[in-house]
Amino acid sequence: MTENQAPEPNFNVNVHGLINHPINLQYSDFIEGKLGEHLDVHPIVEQFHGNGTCVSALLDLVKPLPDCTHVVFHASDEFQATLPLGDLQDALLLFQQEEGIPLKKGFPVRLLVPNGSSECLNVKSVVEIDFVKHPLPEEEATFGFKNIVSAEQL
Ligand SMILES: Nc1nc2c(c(=O)[nH]1)N[C@H]1C(S)=C(S)[C@@H](COP(=O)(O)O)O[C@H]1N2
Ligand SMILES: [Mo]
Repeated sequence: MTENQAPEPNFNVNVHGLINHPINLQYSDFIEGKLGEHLDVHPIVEQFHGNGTCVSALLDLVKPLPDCTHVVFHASDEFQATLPLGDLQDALLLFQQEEGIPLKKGFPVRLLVPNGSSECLNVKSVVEIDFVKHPLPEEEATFGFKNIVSAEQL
């Protein structure tokens, strides 16, 4: 267990926006169960391996405000995905590639959207999660690089 509890340098996911409890998520928050139970993601999304937690547990923790319609997942490379709050019920946050081992690809966490409209929604290296009120409340999930290319070009 001790190796699991070692601090993980540079692990920081800033969760903010239209929520009651903003938080800077650390590796220890995942390890210690603050984000709920750990799931082997492979049986759920077979192209992925490792341990994840349910986004629904994050929602329980931060408590989105009634105004919130969408959640924006920002990656360290300027990639981002915007999903309706209601699309996140089955989504996962992958944080270990195997038991006790943080992600090498996608560090610190990777969003996994089982049965999502696109593979492209599986955002690697999520460093910021922003809860927003979308100008179009019915807008479906979108993704792409900020102001660089449109989603259709990916
Ligand atoms: N941070 C980040 N996440 C990303 C991307 C990206 O460019 N940057 N590309 C997306 C797209 S378009 C696809 S198809 C998948 C590719 O996942 P893979 O690298 O595991 O094959 O990652 C998604 N997540
Ligand atoms: Mo993609």
